[in-house]
This record gives sequence, structure tokens and C-alpha cells, in this order.
Amino acid sequence: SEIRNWLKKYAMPYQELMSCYRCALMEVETKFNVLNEELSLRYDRNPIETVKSRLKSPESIFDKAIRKGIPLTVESIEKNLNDIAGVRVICSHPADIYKLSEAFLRQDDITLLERKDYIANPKPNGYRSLHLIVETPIFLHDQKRLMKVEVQFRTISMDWWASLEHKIRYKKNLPEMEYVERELYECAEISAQLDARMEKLQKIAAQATEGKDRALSS
Ligand code: 0O2
Repeated sequence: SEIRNWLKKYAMPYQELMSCYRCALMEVETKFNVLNEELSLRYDRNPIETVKSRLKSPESIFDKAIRKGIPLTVESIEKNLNDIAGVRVICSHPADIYKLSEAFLRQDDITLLERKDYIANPKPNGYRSLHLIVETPIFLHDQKRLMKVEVQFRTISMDWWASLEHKIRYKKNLPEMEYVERELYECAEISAQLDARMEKLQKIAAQATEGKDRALSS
């Protein structure tokens, strides 16, 4: 009921802010669809498996604001929460993550605010992903607004692990369970090894195709 009262109090400005975040999600999603289209023609394979986006729910926004001790106003939420709008880009291989994130950050309307590379430096529980907080403009009928969007890049196997770990234990206040933690960590390591092996196979296949094409054209 606290959330209901809060939503009632800020109904219109809250709806307006969420609508701006939805526009920002469309802009960012389109950027990745464009990159995927271009790169799949160039390399004859899709570097992106899927692009998903989500708007944080009012409950999660409310809980996070309270957890972080920030004022419960619409302005303060926009200023202090970076992940109200989130885009998840699921890539085929780890190298695709870096190639795509660099191409994205080179775009002149994207400003990088924060970068966390949990692939080079996995979290102690084994979590891997590349997180960017960026600012992107949206163009409304009478103004331009800069909106923050969190972009998470993962391979299929990083995403597989994170989704299951999320269900099993993330944020669940489970009691310390050494066995569960060790197993989850080990599964993350195995999944990183699988990513490396698959990426190696992809490179071998790409080189073999290049060699065949060269032989055919000579
Ligand atoms: P949800 O439900 O996915 O939205 P902050 O974002 O400020 O609270 P921090 O530590 O700066 O905290 O953010 P960080 O490390 O960039 O991680 C934010 C998001 O990454 C999380 O969002 C998750 O989506 C994901 N994430 C981070 N660590 C883990 C992890 O150990 N396991 C899993 N499965 N996901 C993780 P939310 O808002 O916490 O959750």
C-alpha cells in the first residue's frame, strides 16, 4: 500500500518518466539491431543472439530507492538510479561482446557514464557480464532529453548461468551454504571454459572458410 500511495502521489510525472525510458529503450535496441544487420552481412554470421529490454517495475524501483536511502521523488529516482531502463544483449562469443560494445560506444550520441567488466574481473560468485551505463538522447516534439540506460552484454552461456543463479539464490537471503556457492562458482568456471572452446572452434571455421574462398578465387 506504501507503493500504491507513492504511485498515486507522483502518477503523472512518474508515467511521463517511464514513457521517456521506454523511448530510450527503443533507441538503444534499434542501435543493436542495426549493428547486427550490418555485421551479419559482413561476417556471414549473427554476432547477436537476442536483444531484450526491460523497464524496472515500480516495486523494484521503490525497494531499491529505499535500500539506497535516496529521496522518494521522481527527480531523485531519475538522478540516482541507473538501471530503470535495461537492455540485455546476448552475443554468440566473448569477442563479439567487446566488438559490439566498442562499436556502440563509438556512436556520437552515446555517452559512457560507467563501465564494469565482470568478464575480465568476474564477481566472487562467478557472475560474468559486461555492464555499461550510458546516456542516450530521445527527441520529443518540443525537446531533447538525455536518458540513462544500463546495457548488459553476455554470451549465451553467461546468460544461462546468471538466469539460473538468479532463480536459485541471487537476492534470496539464503543462509550461507558453502556447497551451493562452490557449485555455482564451479558451474560459472565450466561455462567460461565452454565459451572459450566454442570461440576457438568459430575462429578455426572462419579461417577454413577464408582459405577455401581464397583458393577458389585464385
Ligand atoms: P535485476 O532484478 O536484474 O534488475 P546497483 O545496480 O547500483 O544495485 P551495482 O552493484 O552497481 O548495484 O550493479 P551491478 O554490479 O552493475 O549489477 C546490476 C545488475 O547486474 C543486477 O541488477 C543484475 O541484473 C545483474 N547482476 C549483478 N550481479 C549479479 C549476480 O551475482 N547474479 C546475477 N544473476 N545477476 C547479477 P539488479 O537490479 O540487482 O537486479
